[in-house]
Amino acid sequence: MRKTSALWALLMALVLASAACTSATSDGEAADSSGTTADAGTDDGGDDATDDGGDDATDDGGETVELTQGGGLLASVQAAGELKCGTRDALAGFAVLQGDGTHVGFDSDFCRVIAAAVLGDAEAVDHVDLETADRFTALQSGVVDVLVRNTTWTASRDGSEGATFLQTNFYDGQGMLVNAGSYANLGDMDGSVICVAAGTTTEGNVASEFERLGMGVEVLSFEDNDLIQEAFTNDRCDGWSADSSALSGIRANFPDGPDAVTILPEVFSKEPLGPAVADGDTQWAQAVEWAIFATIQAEEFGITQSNVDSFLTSDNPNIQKFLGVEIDGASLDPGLGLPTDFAYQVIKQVGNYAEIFERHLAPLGLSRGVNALWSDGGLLYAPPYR
Ligand SMILES: N[C@@H](CCC(=O)N[C@@H](CS)C(=O)NCC(=O)O)C(=O)O
Repeated sequence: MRKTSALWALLMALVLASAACTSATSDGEAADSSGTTADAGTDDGGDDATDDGGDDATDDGGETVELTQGGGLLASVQAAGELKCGTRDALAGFAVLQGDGTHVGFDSDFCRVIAAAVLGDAEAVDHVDLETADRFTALQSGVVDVLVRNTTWTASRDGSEGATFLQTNFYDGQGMLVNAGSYANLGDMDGSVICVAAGTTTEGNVASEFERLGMGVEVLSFEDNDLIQEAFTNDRCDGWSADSSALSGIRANFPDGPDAVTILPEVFSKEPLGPAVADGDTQWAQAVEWAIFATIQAEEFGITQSNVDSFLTSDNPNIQKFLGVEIDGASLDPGLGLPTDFAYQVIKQVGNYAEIFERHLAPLGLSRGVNALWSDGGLLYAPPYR
């Protein structure tokens, strides 16, 4: 009798799970039809009830329940034909709006990388200018599909800002910019005034670093870099603290010339910068992440914007799979919901990681350092595309 009711409960669970699955699929119809469904147990999507029901039913009953992997954003972006990419308009090296309306920089190019992968068109991007403090609200509310804006991955942001951080594309650390000749080290700055951008990891890091050093400083927070620049120029700040990469851009464009200021030698935090998406849509997160991986993998294979076409006839099966070349009449489709030639489009239209770095960050005097490939002793490593 007990066994019968257990079986009955299991049957009901299966029915409920497939009903929940149907409704999850209905708002992701395009995702379904593009074959991006997964067996129960692989779903991490936004619908917890669906997820749990599917898992249990499969584990206990050995049945397969079809579930979509996502919240439908991949299909929505593809239907819209445009990626809303949260970025900045005035951050040297990373994202700068030019007079002719184009966006130039490392972050701007990674917006293009995602658009090339998902839409096959690197220029199908709405570069949405976001103030530092508005980044996560914009992501949560759907104002942007993805955030590519010198944003640091931290536990609190992962846990409490509704954001899912993906592959870091620039490993940074916090630094301090001062007037040339004023200070030689952080240790000299006891009692000084440090200016930072509000709503950043920078603010908290300054406080904890000087506490660690047993020194007292006053921290002044400003809404954006223009306001900090003004305060710094008016001698309201002894130091300007930010991500080291941002400081290199600020120094390169300093109104009195780069030699007017110095970046102190200490790097006093870890700032892994990378794209983030809103929580609850695994399929979208994976699509964005594999777009980033493509730039890293291309560099590892030695595939560049100018030579990518010559690799289409490569007899290396790993390269054939990566570029979506047909093998025995079919290209590899791992089920990410991306076109099979997405990596080709990324490389052809935007370039590999090294090319993007050289284009935007090398001119600021930044070297690859930890942002080199793992095979060159750095941290950049893409999982195998197979
Ligand atoms: N990586 C840090 C800092 C990011 C950040 O927003 N930095 C400021 C200061 S460099 C910025 O981008 N400002 C751009 C602007 O004000 O135009 C974070 O995620 O909190």
